[in-house]
Amino acid sequence: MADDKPQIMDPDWLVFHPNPKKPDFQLPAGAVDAHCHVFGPAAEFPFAPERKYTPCDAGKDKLFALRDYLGFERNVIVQATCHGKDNRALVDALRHSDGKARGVASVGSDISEAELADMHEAGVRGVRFNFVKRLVDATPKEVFLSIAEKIAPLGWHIVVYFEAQDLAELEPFLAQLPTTIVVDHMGRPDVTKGIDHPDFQRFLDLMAGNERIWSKVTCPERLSKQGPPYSDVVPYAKAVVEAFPDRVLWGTDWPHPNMKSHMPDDGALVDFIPLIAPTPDLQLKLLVDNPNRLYWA
Ligand code: 0GY
Repeated sequence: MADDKPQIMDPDWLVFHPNPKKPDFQLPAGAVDAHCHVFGPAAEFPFAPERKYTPCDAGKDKLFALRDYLGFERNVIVQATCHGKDNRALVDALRHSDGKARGVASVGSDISEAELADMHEAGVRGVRFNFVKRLVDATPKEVFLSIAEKIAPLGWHIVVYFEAQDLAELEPFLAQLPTTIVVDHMGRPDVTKGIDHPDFQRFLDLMAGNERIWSKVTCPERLSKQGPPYSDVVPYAKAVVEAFPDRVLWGTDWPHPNMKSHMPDDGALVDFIPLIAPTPDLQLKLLVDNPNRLYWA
């Protein structure tokens, strides 16, 4: 498909933090940043024609340097929508990670078994189904279901990204998926409503009713209405961690696509972890045991 848009960063794009603080919170040995992305670099891995945004370059070298600086041992790199179903930047990062990164790809129903095997060998362990309308054109549920059938035999899981108001409509679909399901950013609750609001309770009920559903307790900077230090998000993430300690993941979301209000300091994001996982036991599960079980077992 020919690209009719220049590969030039959107004028209102916010670039990732140039010099994050060293976290005060010391990450446990083996900690995994289980939600981050690579963007390009565009000269080597052009963004997809169907993308909804054109970001800054944020390649694997910068990501791996941040991993080491913050004190993480490993990354889970999630295919960003600006690369569409072209997973070359992701796979290249995985292949250059010395086994320290796993990936979540975006594929179509026409993906072949050979292509899946190749991605598996590189370190891909899941696919992402995106329902956020500002990021992607809608994909029919039958297409997602046929992709799910194809990836299930590999032992992969499915990451789903949706907004809180869409959960009710998606529930029957989620129940049909044959694999472990990981929900991005706690299903994006409206944090002005309170954790007792039926919308957030619906999300907790979903997890309570289906042991295959995991949640990333990520993106306080995206969910917060107050801004740093994101205190308004703490009760939500803490509730999920404490209710489902064996089914939660944490990640930076570097390089933070589509942030409009501000760019978070990645070191300060790490300092958010002990607020939502207050004990060493919860921290170990969130940062080490759970991601290693899902991605490196
Ligand atoms: C995130 C969130 C966003 C973007 C993407 O793939 C993406 O483009 O995931 C967003 O804009 O909410 O998880 O990084």
